[in-house]
Amino acid sequence: MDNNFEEVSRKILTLCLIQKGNQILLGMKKRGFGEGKWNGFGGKVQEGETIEEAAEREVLEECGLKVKNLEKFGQLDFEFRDKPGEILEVHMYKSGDFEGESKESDEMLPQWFKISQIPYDKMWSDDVYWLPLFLEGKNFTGCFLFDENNRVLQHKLTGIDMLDINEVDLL
Ligand code: 6OG
Repeated sequence: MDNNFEEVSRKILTLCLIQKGNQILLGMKKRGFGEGKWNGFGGKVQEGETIEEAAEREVLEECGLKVKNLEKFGQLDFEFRDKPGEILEVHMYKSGDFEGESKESDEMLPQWFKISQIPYDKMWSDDVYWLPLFLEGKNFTGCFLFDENNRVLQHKLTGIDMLDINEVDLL
């Protein structure tokens, strides 16, 4: 029997932004999804770990910093027009509390950027929409639809209260 329900699959991912004064740490992705773009650090949540544990592990693996006291500030769904129903659910954390020096890994080349010199033209095309909100200290949820050239076709962003950020349900 036909029905109108589309199959949706969700991959749960993390993205962590590390700040120190008026600087932000970004990594140049050296391989795989997003290669050649500056981004925060993160990746897929593995079985048996919480989303926050995954966020801490990914930062350590990708740039060698041990982050503490992560704070969630956003959650975004990303979907590509040529892959309908495959949603990347990205949980976004920030931290200004870390140990160690950032160092290059197989996946990422980290670099500190002044807030005024964030390389938006070499980042995912959604970042220019939400990163300024993050820099203003806002929390948000939203979704982005991309075309085949990774350009934003449609998006929705909603600011939310700090208290609601751990209760986000975009389904
Ligand atoms: P791996 O596949 O390397 O994790 N990510 C995105 N980040 C931004 N800013 N925009 C997007 O728009 C993104 N899609 C995925 C989540 C991929 C990493 O890239 C982030 C993860 O931190 C489409 O394991």
